[in-house]
Amino acid sequence: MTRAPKSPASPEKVRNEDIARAFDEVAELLDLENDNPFRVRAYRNAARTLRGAREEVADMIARGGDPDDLPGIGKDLAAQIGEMVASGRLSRLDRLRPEVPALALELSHVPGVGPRRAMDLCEGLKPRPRTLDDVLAAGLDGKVRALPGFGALSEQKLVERLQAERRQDKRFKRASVRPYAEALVERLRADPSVEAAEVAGSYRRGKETVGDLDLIAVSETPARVTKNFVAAPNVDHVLAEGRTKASVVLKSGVQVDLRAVARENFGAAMLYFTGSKAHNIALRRLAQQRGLKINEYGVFRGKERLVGADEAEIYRLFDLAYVPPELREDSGEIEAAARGALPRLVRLSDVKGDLHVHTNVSDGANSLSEMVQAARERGLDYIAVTDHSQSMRIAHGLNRERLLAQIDAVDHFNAENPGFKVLKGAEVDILPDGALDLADDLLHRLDLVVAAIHSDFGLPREKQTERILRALDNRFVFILAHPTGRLLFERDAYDIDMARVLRAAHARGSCLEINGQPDRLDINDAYCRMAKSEGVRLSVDSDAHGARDFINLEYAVAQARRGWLEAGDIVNALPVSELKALIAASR
Ligand code: DGT
Ligand code: CA
Ligand code: CA
Repeated sequence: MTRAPKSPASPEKVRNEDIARAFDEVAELLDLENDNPFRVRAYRNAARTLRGAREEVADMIARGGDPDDLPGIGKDLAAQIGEMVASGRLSRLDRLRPEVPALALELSHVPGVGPRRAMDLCEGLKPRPRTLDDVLAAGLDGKVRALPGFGALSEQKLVERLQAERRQDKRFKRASVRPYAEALVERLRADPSVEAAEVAGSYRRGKETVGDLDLIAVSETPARVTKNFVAAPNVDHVLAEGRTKASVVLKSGVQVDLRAVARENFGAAMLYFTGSKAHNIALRRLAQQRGLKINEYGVFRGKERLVGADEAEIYRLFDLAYVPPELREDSGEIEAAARGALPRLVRLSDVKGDLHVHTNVSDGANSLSEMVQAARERGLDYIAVTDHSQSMRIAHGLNRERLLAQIDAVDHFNAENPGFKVLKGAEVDILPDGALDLADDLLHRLDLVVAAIHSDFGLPREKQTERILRALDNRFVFILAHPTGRLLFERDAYDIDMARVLRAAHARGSCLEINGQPDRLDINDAYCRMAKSEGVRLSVDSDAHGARDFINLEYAVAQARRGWLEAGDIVNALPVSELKALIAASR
């Protein structure tokens, strides 16, 4: 198996992510056109395969390989991949775009709208809407409820959603800006006049989404650095370019701000531009109490700079322990740092296993042995295979017979592969009434049961909560996966009484998951803190659907850190023997 390249690919190369995005857009447009659902899925699956592929297809093609060899990619899609790698364009997409109103695509991204309703709104409203604001105006006028399939209630919901959309500035998922952050830092570091380059801002704080990227570079010749920066190949346009700072917008639409600073100001600049703003304001208050001034150049008494080169030094000056970036939200971290009571945050290296992993037996892209190899390369000691259960037809979920076969296959695999442990698991669907999708005698045979909701997201709070409580009542359920079901920018969390769920989980010795899929990141940081205070442990999981998805563990750990969690709060920081004992005790 070839390994993914160590360094991020150069930004001008067409990446798997770019192709995956183009395919996703084709799928969306076809969906809006009410095209054959199998074709739509073929594009979506190809996008997923590309994201899970262990090699950049551009590299694969360069060494004479054929994308046709990737699972689920036939001749036609392989040719389209070839076209994108060669030209950066996809003619299929270029042809489709003019056929579907841009507004329909935009509308279909509004939570709760979807492709059918998006088209109905575009084609049904008179006069024909051109912008989201036109649709909002029609909704406020009561014109939407008259459309077939809509009513007063769905009109009101639409209006609320569109208003929320208007308020929300454009933000990006952490995972989607990561390649740009890494490539730009790499580019800065490659300049011999740059001594150091780092990402600051919300990205460094590990936030789920970022508004823009903030970079800091240390150099004695800042003008040269900013000039080199604005000339990066993936820059679409330059917003501002000065001697020590520059702002650009990348082709992907992501804004990046750069500051070039002198070495003696590096720590102060990192501190200031990491933020958060609320944390900075709290620090400024501390400075003022001591008759000092803090800014992005250092901490000053009058004109004298006391510290500035090193972040930790600045915290020390204020008699604070070093505050990890993920905690810098002015939500108690300054007080805890003053008392020496900051948590020792969990690190990625503390995580010994992954308890939520799919294989190609359900909807994953890779086989069990490929997933294990990828997990080993990441330094894990164990994983649980948790393929979907039968009611998830779309994900090729397992019925009794197929699960029994997988159980045998895992036993066999473990016998052949000492030194790594695969736990027999399943991601069992929680049915609308809270019953589980697999019978107890089957669950009993598994090492680990992960339960999750994949349907009926809109149940009223009481019903949804009871549904989960009933699932937790099953003694075999050890982990509640993606407990709130939210999808960033797409679907709100379902309405549940989290305090009740946590109390029930605590009473039954079960855990909640921090799902690291970039669009889930579920549960959020606030719920992590709440879980900890209720004595509930968490599992940080990748929910990998392909060998490359173990990177999701990094996102899950970032979320755990933002939730003040320590290794002791995380069940999969335990060695597998202790984990198994914990599971046994909960049954
Ligand atoms: P974002 O980009 O919306 O995801 O969030 P941030 O936190 O990256 O915010 P950004 O890019 O506007 O600014 C980067 C950091 O600069 C921010 O975290 C704190 C600092 N900063 C920006 N504006 C102010 C301000 O008005 N006052 C203070 N004290 N700090 C600021
Ligand atoms: Ca930012
Ligand atoms: Ca910024």
